[in-house]
Amino acid sequence: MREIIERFAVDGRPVSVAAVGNGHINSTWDVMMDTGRRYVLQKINHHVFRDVAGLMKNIDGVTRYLRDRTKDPRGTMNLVPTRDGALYVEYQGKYYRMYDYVPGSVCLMQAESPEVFRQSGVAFGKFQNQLADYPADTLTETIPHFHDTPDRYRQFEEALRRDARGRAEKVAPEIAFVQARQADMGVMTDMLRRGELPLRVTHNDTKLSNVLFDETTMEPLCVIDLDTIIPGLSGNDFGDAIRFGASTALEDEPDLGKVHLSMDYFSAFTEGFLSECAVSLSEAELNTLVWGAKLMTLECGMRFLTDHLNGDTYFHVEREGHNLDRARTQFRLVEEMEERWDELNAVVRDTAARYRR
Ligand code: GN1
Ligand code: MG
Repeated sequence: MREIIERFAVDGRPVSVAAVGNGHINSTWDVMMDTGRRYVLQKINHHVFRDVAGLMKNIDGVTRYLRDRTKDPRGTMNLVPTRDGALYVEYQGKYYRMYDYVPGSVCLMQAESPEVFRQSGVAFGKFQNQLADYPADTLTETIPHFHDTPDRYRQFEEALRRDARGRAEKVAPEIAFVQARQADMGVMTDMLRRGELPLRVTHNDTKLSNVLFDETTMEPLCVIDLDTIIPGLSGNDFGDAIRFGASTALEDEPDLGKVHLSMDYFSAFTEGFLSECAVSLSEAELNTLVWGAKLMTLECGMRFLTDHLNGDTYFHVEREGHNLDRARTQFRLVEEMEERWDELNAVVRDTAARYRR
């Protein structure tokens, strides 16, 4: 690791390296230096991100752009270049990047109160506004068809046909759950195709754990995980945040009795997000926020189930059936969203109305 670290333009020599983070794709380490400086080292999963150069160019462009638009030194991530000025290190066929550690920050897996979750809504709403004029044509599509839900469905059906590990038989109810919703998959992508929804520069992975908070004030500092900043739908950014943060349990909670959609958390996030961007969203976008929540949750559950069927080749897993547990929590949330559909839409409508007067 020392060799990799010292290829970057770091200040000092490393004294400790500790694995951190809860990402399902990349690996992350907290690196302490003898000078007191601290860095975040990441190994990029190049099976998922096949164009590492394009990915890093996106992140470099976006972080520089945000740096010019925020006064707070902790307001965006900063890449540490290599000693020869490159954006990443290639070492024994693996790819690494380095960020400055954001001092005094914490990453949350669950919000301890609706207020904290509301604040994450402010952070993602602001983030979307800050990138509103970012030159979208300079972005590499790091994962093609990333939130193309019908395409995700196609991949699910393919995994089911292959049934590589013979697991399909044991997950018949989950398979049926997805198949029963095939007609829903294309709601947002069809609207996009018909020109009813605008493409924006979006984050596409807006889980709560992708916001850093100040460890004492619990105010949001910056948005992290810039791997999937590509043109997308604002409803998906809203929706993915709800999927993760408005649940009463963790994404991989095995006890489904604990998994519910919290109306308080839903309302709090809606409040925070719309306080920042109600005025910039179109009427059609506002009308699809709840669809975004349902489809991001359904899509994510379907992706976990697909990976379970494929034998856990995409998401990191720590136990047998981990992806299946994750899929089940998502489907439980989808069910509750369907049950509370009108109520959820009323919250969005009323909140938006307050900010659009
Ligand atoms: C993955 O790697 P991570 O934890 O940031 C995934 C997201 C999923 C998320 C579910 C590139 O994100 O799309 O929503 O897991 N990222 C990729 O927690 O597939
Ligand atoms: Mg991510």
